[in-house]
Formats: sequence, structure tokens, C-alpha cells
Amino acid sequence: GVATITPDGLLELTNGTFRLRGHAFHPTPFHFGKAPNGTAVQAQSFAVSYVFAIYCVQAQTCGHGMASIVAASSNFSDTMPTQYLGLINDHNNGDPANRFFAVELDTNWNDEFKDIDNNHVGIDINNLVSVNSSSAGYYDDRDEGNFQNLTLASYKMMQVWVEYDGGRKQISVSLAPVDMVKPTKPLLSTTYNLSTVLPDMVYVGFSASTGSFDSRQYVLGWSFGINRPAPAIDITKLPKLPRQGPKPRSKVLEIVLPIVSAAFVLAVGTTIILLVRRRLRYAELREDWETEFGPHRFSYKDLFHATKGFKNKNLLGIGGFGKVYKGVLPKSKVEIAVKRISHDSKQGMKEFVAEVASIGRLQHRNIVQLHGYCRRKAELLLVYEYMSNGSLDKYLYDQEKKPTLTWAQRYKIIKDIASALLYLHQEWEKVVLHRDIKPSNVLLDDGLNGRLGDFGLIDHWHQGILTDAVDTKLRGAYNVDEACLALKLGLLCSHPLINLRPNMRQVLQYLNGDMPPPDLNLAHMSFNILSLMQNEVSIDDLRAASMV
Ligand SMILES: Nc1ncnc2c1ncn2[C@@H]1O[C@H](COP(=O)(O)OP(=O)(O)O)[C@@H](O)[C@H]1O
Ligand SMILES: *[C@@H]1O[C@H](CO)[C@@H](O)[C@H](O)[C@H]1NC(C)=O
Ligand SMILES: CC(=O)N[C@H]1CO[C@H](CO)[C@@H](O)[C@@H]1O
Repeated sequence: GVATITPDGLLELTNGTFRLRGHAFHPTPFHFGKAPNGTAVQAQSFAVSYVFAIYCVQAQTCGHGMASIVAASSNFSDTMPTQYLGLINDHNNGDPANRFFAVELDTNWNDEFKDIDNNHVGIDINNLVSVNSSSAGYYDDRDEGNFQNLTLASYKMMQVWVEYDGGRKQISVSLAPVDMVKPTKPLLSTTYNLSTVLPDMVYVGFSASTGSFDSRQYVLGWSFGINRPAPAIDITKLPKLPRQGPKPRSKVLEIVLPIVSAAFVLAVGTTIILLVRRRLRYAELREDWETEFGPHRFSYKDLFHATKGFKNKNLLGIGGFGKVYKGVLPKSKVEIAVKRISHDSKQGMKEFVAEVASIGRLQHRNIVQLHGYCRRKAELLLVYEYMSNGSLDKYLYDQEKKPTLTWAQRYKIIKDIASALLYLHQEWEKVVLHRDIKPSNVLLDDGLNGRLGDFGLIDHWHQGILTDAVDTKLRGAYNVDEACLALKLGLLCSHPLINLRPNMRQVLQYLNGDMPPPDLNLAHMSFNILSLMQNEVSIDDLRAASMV
């Protein structure tokens, strides 16, 4: 049948599939009725002992059981499973030709065979109606011989002793949990002359059958003796029973699972904290009205990364409103200068941003392009085109770091700024007043072209003086006419009488020599100089104002 011996050495009589039989026999028969030399011997004795375990999905509806057999033949092929236990078929019960003596461990109640219950041990001789039977259990020597119930299909290891005393024709059967010795009082005993049933040669083995429920019968160890007790079974050497039913929670899982879940919770928590911190770190202010300025808006995250977190290493300079940092936009790799301005009120912010956006549309080769802005709770960030040669003030006053600009370079820068102003005053769609022309707002690109930066943030007012104001570092190496013109124009542009100030187109024409220099008489000049002196303006301020 389906009986197999597992690699561990376990005899598995049935495998869980419904309505199957399994048989296992010692391969060679034993002499029972006669001595080995052939002389007739009356009534030999024998003893069988074995350890078994029966697994059922449900102990109450278990099918069907197993039996240990001593029989005339090992051929039980003409038998049936289920209640027939693989010992008989449906028409040969009780037939003397069956020639078997069996001890059944019956886990199913069957009326046909007058079973006493669904958990009993019975002595069967050619017939499944037991000669004698008893509910499973044992008389406990440790408890004054009181009867203890056992559940055959509990999947607990139990030991069975089947003994036949040939002299007294006495059959006795005992059952006990595997860790106990054979009880003094057997569970069952009966008087029966097995010589009338069994021939000279007998086969010793097991039979089991399943019905409509998943059940498995195992024999873990077995011993047999003729004319002596069955040798003791060393229970420490028994094979392991396979795990059955739903997977039990292992010790490893009991330890690992909490640790893993704790780690998981910790990881999720940390991630949430990091995400929240990240949100706060990169948090911006954004309002509905800003959508119209959309393209000019930068994310704080991008600016943060562009400037390497506003590191001091990236600091380009510090102005009146805040620090300016060099940066490289992460995606486009465009170089930028980011001005960080702290502000504490939302007042005028809308107008300011509108201004920023409109300035962003200013496009002139002499104007530092404003790329856009970003707004946070207490700061505003302005993003400009990066000017690699820095601001003009560094060349004029920070002599150690920068070379002296030649007159030609200076005059070029003056003309550059004049054309930037012409564009702002007269050429663009709106009139834009810069109102803060000074060397630190004149930036120089990599071709040393003058570029006007920084709109609308400061309200200062400077003026200049004649050639005294020309930078001594030039050591006289300059075009006196041009220098005078530049200074005169500077003064004229800041004339207290507004009507006398030239417009930027005229300024540029003067600078380019397209128009004769303005006719400034000395009275005018002294007036100006005097008024300046009265205002206690220093020569440095004058120089600054005229950028030369
Ligand atoms: N677009 C830019 N490219 C390179 N450097 C810049 C740029 N804008 C400003 N800087 C540097 O940062 C310094 C401070 O700028 P800013 O705040 O505009 O000065 P201020 O407040 O004096 O007008 C400038 O002097 C200049 O060195
Ligand atoms: C049990 O054995 C039978 C016959 O060999 C086989 O068809 C069946 O698949 C087996 N069942 C299991 C659960 O291994
Ligand atoms: C005068 C001066 O510093 N010029 C520098 C302007 O920037 C370019 C490019 O960065 C340099 O090559 C010049 O030396």
C-alpha cells in the first residue's frame, strides 16, 4: 500500500490521502508452532512491542486506525481500507481462512464491528469484532493503579506491548505513554489458543487504513521476541515525528519577529521625521496670486542645493540687504548668484514680487538678468545671472585682490551702464528708475562688460567731482577729455534742477562723442560743488558716484 519508511527511519503506514491502506511486515517469517529443527513444539510464546503515533486533523472524526498483526501470510492485498483496517474485506470478516491475530488501535466508532467507542484497543482474531476491547488508557502504577485515559489520535508517542503466553494461552495488551515502563496491570487480557489460528511460520507486522479524513499512522520503533519478552525500545533513539497541521510559531520567529517589527516601526518613524524635517527645511511661502509669476519662481530646495546649503564657501559678498551666494542650479548647471534678503512682513510683498517678475522680463546685454525669486516665511531670495568678474567696487577699492582697470576698460563700463540706463528709462515698455547706481551695483561679466544689477532695493544719492575724483591708481593714464566728460555728465545727471539733467539718450550720445560735450559753465559747477560741500559729502562718495 502507501506505507513507506521515511529517510529519518520512521515507518509511515498511511500518508494522509483518503481511503488508502498501508502494510508493513518483517521480511522473513518467524517459527511459531514448531522449533527450528522441525520438531513439533506446543504453544510457543511471543511478545511484540512498538511505539506509535496517530495524527488526525480532528481527533473526534478520525479515520480509521491501525493494528499490529501476527499472521499466516504477509499478503493482505485482498483487503479494504476504512473500517476494514486493511485486515479484511467486506465479505470475509470472521473467515477462519484469514488466519491473523491482530491488536487494533481503532480511532473510529463502527457499529458493524460492535465498536465500543472511537478510541479503543481491541484483540481481533480473524474478525474485526474484537474478542476483547477497552477504551484507550492504562492502569497507572504511580497512581495506585488508577485508570488513565489516553487519546490514540493525539499524535503523542505511545508504546504498546502485545504478549502471548503459549503455556497459559493468555493474550495481554498494554498501552502507555512513551516515557513510561509497561504497566503492571495490562489494559486487556484474554484467553485464546493462537495455535488454532496461526501456522508454524508467522509474519509479524502492521496494517493501517484511512477513511474520509486526513489521518496518518506512524510506527517509530518496534521489537519482537519469541519465548522471551520483546527487547526494550530505546526511546532516545526514536526518529522524529514530522510536523503536522498549521506551522507553529517558532522560537526564532518569537524573538526575531518583535525585533523586526520594532525595527520596521523605527524605520517608518525615522522616515516620517526625516520627511517632516525635510518639508520644514525646504518649506516655502506660496500664495495664489503668485501663480501668475510662476516661471519666475524657484523652489527653495533647488536653491539650497545650488548653493551647497548656503555655505560660507559660496559667499560672494555681503550687501546692504543680505548675503549673496554663488550657486549652480542642479539640473541645468546654470551658474547663479542668490541674494538672501530677510524680511518680516508680508506687506508690499505682492507688489514687490510683481516688480521682480516685471524686472525678470528686462533683457539687455548690460543688465544683470534676474532669473526669478523664491519666498520663505522670513526671507526672500532673488536669483540673478552669475557675474564671474564680480562688482566694480572690488576693482576700485579692493586693490589687493584685483588688477587696476585701464581707462579704456573704465570708459567702456561707463558706456555700458549708460546704455543699460537708456534702456530702462526710454527703450523698455515701462520707465524703470534704478535709483541706486553705484560701483557695487555694477557687475562685470567674463568679458568685463559692465552690467547693471540690483533694482529697486536702495534709495541712495551720490554725486561726483572733477578730475580730482579720478582714481590715482591710474597714475594719470587716462583720457582727460573723456574723464571730464564722464564727471560732468555725472554731475549733470544729478543736478538739483531736474530740468537741467540730460536724458539717457543724450548721455549716451555725449559719451559716444555723437554730440558735442554739454556746455557746463564754471558757475554751474561751483554751484554743484558748493552744494555738495555743504552737504559734507566726501571725495570717496563722489568717486563712487561717478564710478571712475
Ligand atoms: N549677479 C552677481 N554675480 C556675481 N556677484 C554678485 C552678483 N550680485 C552681487 N554680487 C556680489 O555680492 C555683493 C553684494 O551684492 P549686493 O547685495 O547687490 O550689494 P549692495 O547691497 O552693496 O548693492 C556684490 O558686491 C558682488 O560682489
Ligand atoms: C499518498 O500515496 C498515494 C499513493 O502512492 C499517492 O497517490 C498520494 O499522492 C500520496 N499522498 C500524499 C499526501 O503524499
Ligand atoms: C580683470 C579680470 O579679473 N578679468 C577676468 C574676468 O573673468 C574672466 C573669466 O572668468 C577672466 O579670464 C579674467 O581674467
